[in-house]
Amino acid sequence: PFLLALLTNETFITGNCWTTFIDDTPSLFQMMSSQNRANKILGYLGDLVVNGSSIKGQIGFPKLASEATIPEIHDPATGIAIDVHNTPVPRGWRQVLLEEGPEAFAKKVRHFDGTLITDTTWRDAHQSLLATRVRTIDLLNIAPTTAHALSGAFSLECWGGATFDVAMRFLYEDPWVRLRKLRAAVPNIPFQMLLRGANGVAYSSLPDNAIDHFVAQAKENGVDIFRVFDALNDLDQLKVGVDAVKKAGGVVEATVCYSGDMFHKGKKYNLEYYLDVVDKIVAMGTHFLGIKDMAGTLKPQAAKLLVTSIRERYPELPIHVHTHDSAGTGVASMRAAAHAGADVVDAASNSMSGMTSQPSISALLASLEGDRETGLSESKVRELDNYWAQMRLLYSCFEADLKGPDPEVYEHEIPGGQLTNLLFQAQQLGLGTKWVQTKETYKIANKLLGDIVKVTPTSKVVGDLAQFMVSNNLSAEDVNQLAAELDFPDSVLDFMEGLMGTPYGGFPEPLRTNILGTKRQKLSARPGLTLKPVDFSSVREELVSKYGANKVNETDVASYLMYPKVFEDYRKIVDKYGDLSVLPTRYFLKPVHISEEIVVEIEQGKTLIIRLLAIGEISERTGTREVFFELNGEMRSVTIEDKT
Ligand code: 3PY
Ligand code: ZN
Repeated sequence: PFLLALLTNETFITGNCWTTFIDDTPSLFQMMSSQNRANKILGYLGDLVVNGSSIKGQIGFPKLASEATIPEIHDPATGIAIDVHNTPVPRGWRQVLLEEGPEAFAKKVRHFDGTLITDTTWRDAHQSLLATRVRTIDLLNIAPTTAHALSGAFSLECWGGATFDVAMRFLYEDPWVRLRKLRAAVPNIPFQMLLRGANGVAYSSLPDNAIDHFVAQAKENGVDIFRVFDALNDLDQLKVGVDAVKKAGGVVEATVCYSGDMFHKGKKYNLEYYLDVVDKIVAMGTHFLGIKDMAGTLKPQAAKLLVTSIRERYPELPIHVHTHDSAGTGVASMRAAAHAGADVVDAASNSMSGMTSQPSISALLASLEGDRETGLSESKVRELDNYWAQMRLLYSCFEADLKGPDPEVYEHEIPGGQLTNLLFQAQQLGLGTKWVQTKETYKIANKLLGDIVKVTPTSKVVGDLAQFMVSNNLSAEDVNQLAAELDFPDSVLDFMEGLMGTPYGGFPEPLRTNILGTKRQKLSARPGLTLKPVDFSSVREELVSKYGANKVNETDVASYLMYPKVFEDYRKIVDKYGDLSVLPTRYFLKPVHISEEIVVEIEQGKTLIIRLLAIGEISERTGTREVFFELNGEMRSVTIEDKT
């Protein structure tokens, strides 16, 4: 149709006005662009049909056989269903923030008579259970319902952490587009992100001005509250993130990472240690104090003692506690924290909760019922979860298949998401016994490194060292003795160099000196003091020369600075397949079968109806196959390289 329209267009035929042709005939070029987009999507579908799924970490196909349905939610008082698309969203805490600013917002939360809830389903829950693979389309489909169902929530944790990297690397999506679309759909609940201090959302430090730029973009595109942590509780590193949020005008939640069970005899990270870190965080200035229990080792009694002690010291400081349910004590610990004076605690939608994820939101509401107001409706929360029950089936191919709590977490201290990841890897190797060995070696690796706080990126250092020891059959003595000769993983070298900051109590010596040898320097101050600041105009120029001026915006610059190679690879995929975020997840993960009809809305009002007709024979000469589709009633074919 495009060619026909072009060849019959009078201006085109007469050859007049070439310079204004695009402007004068926009519909023609829109037609070309949507045909182009359609062809690219057929290329992806064709590739899946010929070569199978290409999504890393995927095992099998979604268990959900049909389209997910959006559950109805009802007004608990009247029992009447809420038309979420045509009913104005209720006022939420975001309105308080927008109208009164971060200080007044923090004060109001502190003086709320009860305990508020952060729902982590859109970030940490799927990062911890489903390898961070939940796609924008599935978040967006439930966003209008969520804005109604969770309108009283303190926040939705929906961005940052691993979601940034995984969106581009494995889902071929722009994380910034996710943020903008979700923001437009949820105007009433504050959005919260996880920022790894001076590491941004990457695995080691960036220049300070790159962090400032990233945070400013995040704020501008929809993040309200920034949970900022440093993986070593290195306050200089933490301050880089905190200062960036202050400059951007965001809500600061400076966070202390809780490492291991503080009741363990002789534990390096004890109450005194935490109170000292909290004092320094308060001196730094923050709207909220975050307590981040990334491995789920905060037992109820520890939560009570820690929160009570902080509350006694700082009666006006709003406290927000995060946990993982790895040991099975999540609900009890959050209840204990709430009773000890925490203002906000984290939970996840029931079907996305438990084990390495956050505790179940309904279990938490039930356990607080009658004595702590949460501002949430128990029935709406339950109704909303009907969606997530389906999502758990849709993303079943990324399940690590954990079967129950892991009480050993108090010993190995592996953070939630990493625990799932390591289990998944051990299972893929098909060695049940390897799992026990991995956990054992993780403990040994942590000791070798000096018992460090373990959360991204330092948890990766410990995990990489453990895997290196297992695969090379090395004991702790071997590592100590052979350190100068061994070829350690990059993350271990980065850590030892000081690119992730400085651990409490210093680096392990002489291991550090031996590992670094002459390969790397030893930083004695935070990396940002020596990293060369980013020259933004030259980065912009570089990107514009690669992709063209109309295909580079400020958030692309931020993505590129955070993950240069991942961004470039992502752009190559977009160039080849177009915007795949519009493809429903079933078709993104699973090859369509002959005569199956699928519907893809590439933009509002533009729908593709696609049917797979046939797959051609392989060409001996080119190693390719023709794949035939019907696209909106017309036959199309795409040529696909057969890599099988
Ligand atoms: C992350 O940094 O991605 C985390 O979830 C840390 O807990
Ligand atoms: Zn977490």
